[in-house]
Amino acid sequence: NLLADIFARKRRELAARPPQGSRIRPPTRDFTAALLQRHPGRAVNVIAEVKRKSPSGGPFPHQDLVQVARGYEAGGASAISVLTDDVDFGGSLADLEQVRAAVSLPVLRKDFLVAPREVEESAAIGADAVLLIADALEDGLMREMVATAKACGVAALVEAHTEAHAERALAAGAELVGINNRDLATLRTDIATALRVMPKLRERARVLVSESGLKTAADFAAARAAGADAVLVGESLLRDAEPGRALAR
Ligand code: IGP
Repeated sequence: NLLADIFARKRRELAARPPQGSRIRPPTRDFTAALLQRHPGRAVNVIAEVKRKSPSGGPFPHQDLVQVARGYEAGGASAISVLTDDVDFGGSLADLEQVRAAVSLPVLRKDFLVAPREVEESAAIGADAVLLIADALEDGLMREMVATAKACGVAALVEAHTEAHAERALAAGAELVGINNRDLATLRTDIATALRVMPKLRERARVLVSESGLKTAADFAAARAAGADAVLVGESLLRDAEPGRALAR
């Protein structure tokens, strides 16, 4: 009985496989589509960020990240960014899981990932997207991590602070490119950085994001005019008594 034989073999194979429990994950929410969807009446899509503290901004008044993330969703965010770094941002993987469970938006894992296996782990705990930092990743490794993200079904937002690093990100296969207005080496922020670099990438990147230091409606509109599909905003929202409301304004 061929069918019975096949099933018997499949059961033996399954029993011999290491437990896959940690790999079970919720279906991925489409981060890319969320950033490309246009909302009439909104200047530009917002990836709204939750973090308890930051090296440049100190501790923020809101420490309940789940509550802030719910406010962001109600306020019209397109996606949520969760800092999972502990030392500098006071975050954890548990924060990402809790935030994702509390909202229906796609969730970006914001951290300093150094190996493809961390991309796999991010996917396994439910991240819909991961941030990769081109300035800190050598070409071959960046390419591998971008490919791993694709294989895992998560989006890779590859950020760069300079045009040269953004070119490296594209060459490594990145489709979503973020321009970080903040130089992570010095923490100096100049929102003109993305305005200058994005137009040079617009034809070749599927999604462009202006990251860091954006505060006003005028900042958002200028990012859009320079080609941004989305802006990544944390601090200016987190300083408000009601971050979700600040987003809706
Ligand atoms: C958000 P801001 O200035 O609005 O809080 O910035 C986000 O862009 C910033 O947190 C960020 C970041 C990073 C943090 C961008 N790239 C890489 C840590 C690591």
